[in-house]
Amino acid sequence: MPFTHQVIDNLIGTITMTNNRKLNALSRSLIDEIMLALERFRNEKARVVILRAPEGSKVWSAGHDITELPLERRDPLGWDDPLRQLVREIETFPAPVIAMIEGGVWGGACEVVFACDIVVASRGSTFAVTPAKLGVPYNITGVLNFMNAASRCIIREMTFTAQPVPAARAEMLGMINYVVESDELEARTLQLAQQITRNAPLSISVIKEQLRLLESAHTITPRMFERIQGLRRAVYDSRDYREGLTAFLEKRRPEFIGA
Ligand code: YXS
Repeated sequence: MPFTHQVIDNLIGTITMTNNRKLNALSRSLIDEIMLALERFRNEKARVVILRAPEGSKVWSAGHDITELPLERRDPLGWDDPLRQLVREIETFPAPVIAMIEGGVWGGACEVVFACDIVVASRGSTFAVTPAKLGVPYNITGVLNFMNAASRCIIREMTFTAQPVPAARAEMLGMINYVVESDELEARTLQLAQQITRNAPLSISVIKEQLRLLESAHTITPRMFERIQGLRRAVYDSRDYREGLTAFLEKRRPEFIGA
C-alpha cells in the first residue's frame, strides 16, 4: 500500500496516510486504500479506527486531489466522487472513527474530519474550508455536514473567507474535541480509543447510526433539490470554476470575474 500504513492492535485499527509528496491530497488511489483498510477493520471487528498522518506532518491532508477534479461541464462532487464515497464510508462505519490531526486540513479533508466521530488535534493544526478559494460549488450533503460541524455564522465565515481556523479556536467553537501539544497527540488519541474499546460495541454502533440518521434528517423537496443542482451547475459550468482550478495548477492567484 504505497499511500497508507495500516495496523490493527487490541481492537484499534490505525490508518496513516503517507502520500507526503502530494500532502495526502485525497486522490482516488489514496481513498481506495483507506476504504480497503476500513473494510479490513470492519471484517476484523475493530472497535475504533484512528485516521492520521505521519508524526510531524505540516499538512494532514491538502483536500480533494485538484488534478482529479473535472475542468468543466461535470459535477465535481457527484455521488460517485471518491471523496463522497469516503465520507459515506466513515459515517456508516460500525465503530467510532477518530481523526488524529497534525498539520493543515484543507477543503474536502475538512469534511472527512467532520465525518469522523471524534477529533483530536495538535495545537498547530488548522482547518480551512476552501470551495470559494477555488470556485467549487460544494455538494448538498457536504454543506449539510459543514452545518452540523459549526454554527451558522462560523460556517459562513469559514466558507466565504476560506481562511484556515486554528485548532484552539475550533475547539473553543466545539468543532473538535481536544487540542493537545504535538508530543501528547498520540497518547491522548490512544487513551480515547482504549476507553471506547472497553465499552459495548453493539450499543456504540447503533447509537452512531442513530446519530447519523437524525443528523441527516432534513426534508428537501424535489423542487428544492433541482433548484440547488441548477445553481451548482451554473457554477461548475462557469469560467470562474475553470479559472480557480487552472490557477492552482499554474501556481498563480486566480482572477475571479463572477461569470
Ligand atoms: O508542484 P508539485 O508537483 O510539487 O505538487 C505540489 C502541489 O501541486 C501538490 N498539492 C496538491 N495536488 C493536488 N491536489 C491538492 N489539493 C494539492 N495540494 C497540494 O502538492 C505539492 C506540494 O504543494 P505546495 O508546493 O503547494 O506545498 P506548500 O507547502 O507550499 O503549500 C501547502 C498548501 C496545502 C498550503 C498548498 O499545497 C495548498 O494550498 N494546497 C491546496 C489546498 C486546497 O485548497 N485544497 C482544496 C482542494 S479542492 C477540495 O478539497 C474541494 C473540492 S473544495 O475546494 O470544494 O473544498
